[in-house]
Amino acid sequence: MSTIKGISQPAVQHDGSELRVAIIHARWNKTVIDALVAGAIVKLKERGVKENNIVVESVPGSFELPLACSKVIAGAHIQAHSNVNDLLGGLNFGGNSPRPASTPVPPAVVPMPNEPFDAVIAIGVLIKGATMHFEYICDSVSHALMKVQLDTGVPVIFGVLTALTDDQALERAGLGRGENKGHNHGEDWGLAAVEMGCHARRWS
Ligand code: DLZ
Repeated sequence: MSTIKGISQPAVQHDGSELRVAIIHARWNKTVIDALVAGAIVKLKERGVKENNIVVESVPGSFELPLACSKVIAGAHIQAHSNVNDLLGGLNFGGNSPRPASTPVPPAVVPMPNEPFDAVIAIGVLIKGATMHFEYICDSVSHALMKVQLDTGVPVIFGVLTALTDDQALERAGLGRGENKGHNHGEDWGLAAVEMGCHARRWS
């Protein structure tokens, strides 16, 4: 059955070639996280964001995302990170675009230039369990991420899946177990980061 849901394309195609974008992801529910991060990177690159202007950092869980986003926007380094191509090679890519070629080189530590970020993508996968934990984390993380972008003026893309079941999460990363693989929302978040990064440059 068709649906009316979903985002429409902007009137102009935004050019990401001058942008710097950080992806901060949680490590809970790794299979889904990997696909979402890969989807975001593919779309950032498709819109022209240069590899060395994409910084990927991780934190333990979604609850840690707001503070990490805020610190990264302020110029902090979280940890040594990998070259984006090495990272894509190791990721389980569940996207709707073809899987990019991987580079058979061990991850290198790339010095992070201290240039400001034009946008940050916060990626987490929360899956409901037996307790109220899910509700508390979903609520606090979504409010806190909104606060980070309003306080800093740097767009924070809300890449947090709040799924009631494993299947809901898998389908939103293009990894559905049924006939319908779903759609990789990481791709939308990559595009949103470029669009909002371009807007933020004009607004500043
Ligand atoms: C503890 C926890 C639980 C139960 N579930 C998730 C989850 O589904 N997704 C996620 O990203 N993180 C989860 N966490 C970890 C919390 O986000 C956080 O890392 C810990 O409570 C430590 O602050």
